[in-house]
Amino acid sequence: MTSLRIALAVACLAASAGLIACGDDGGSSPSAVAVRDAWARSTADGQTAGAAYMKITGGSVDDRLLTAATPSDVARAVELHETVVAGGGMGSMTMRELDGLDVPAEETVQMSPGGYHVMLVDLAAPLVVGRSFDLVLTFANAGPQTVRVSVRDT
Ligand SMILES: [Cu+2]
Repeated sequence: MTSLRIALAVACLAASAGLIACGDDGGSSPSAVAVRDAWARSTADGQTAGAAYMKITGGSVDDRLLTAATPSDVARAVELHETVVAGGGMGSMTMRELDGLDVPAEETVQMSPGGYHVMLVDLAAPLVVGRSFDLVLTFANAGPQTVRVSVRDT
């Protein structure tokens, strides 16, 4: 009985050690970036564009988000945008397209309403609360990363 318990304990220890080693291999790649809290604002009928937001944390090296795409054709085009206030604070909000977004090592870049966002141009269908879709973010170093975007109200 005692020897069986020891054998089981050793087996468990070996299994958990193996799991930890696997986890480390997957998570500590030098160019890894982490994308969290990806969401898109719900849209009304007839609204042709939507926006998605998320937090992107850099890995151990500087990286740059180059493009975003929706593999399931949620929108005709996907662009990286920044909302800027035109006219020195009193003006209207406008958006400009970015040719990329720097993600410095170990730093978190926040995409949020009023700032950086992923613009979904010519939506195939309204974004309804509770729905979700894949977004492929392509980074200069980390390569393509697929994130799940859930549709929410503000
Ligand atoms: Cu925009």
